Amino acid sequence: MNDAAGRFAEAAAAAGLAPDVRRFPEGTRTADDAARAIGCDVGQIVKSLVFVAGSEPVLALTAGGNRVDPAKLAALCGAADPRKATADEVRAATGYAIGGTPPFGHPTRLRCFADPDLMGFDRVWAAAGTPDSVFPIAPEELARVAGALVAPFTETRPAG
Ligand code: 5CA
Repeated sequence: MNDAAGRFAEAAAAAGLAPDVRRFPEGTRTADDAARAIGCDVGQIVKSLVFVAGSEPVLALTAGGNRVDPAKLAALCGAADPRKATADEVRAATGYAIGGTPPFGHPTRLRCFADPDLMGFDRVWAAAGTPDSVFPIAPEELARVAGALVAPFTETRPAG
């Protein structure tokens, strides 16, 4: 199999996982779409966001309701002014299209950071290679398999 779903399944198996991939015909392209389809908190959705830091693509596994603060990501990466990757850059770096980009299983290992807000859940849901599929995973397992450093890089909401 060489379609995106098959490639993800193979990558997950190679990582020692047997993910319970769920398909939702109504689509899971965005975190809100995925949370609605699954019936979970949007904070349980893993956004696998590619940023370009210097010339290096890095992966920011971001909880559904959160936004990346580029200055914080810059400090973690040690590179100035990371910016969101274009659709073409996402595909080149991960092998998958935006909306289906999984958090691991890319052709080359990307430096990866995980949002601490994901870690409070028993399980979180991430894209499984396509914009209509997701799989559940314990956040600690996600961080381990993705090789992610768990460290804060999102905007903090104003108090009150
Ligand atoms: N399947 C869902 C939930 S698992 C998903 O993949 N969500 S996501 O957040 O990881 O992917 C969608 C993200 O891609 C959006 O949050 C947005 O940051 C980014 N995006 C969407 N369109 C573009 C675009 N044209 N260029 C760059 N980034 C984009």
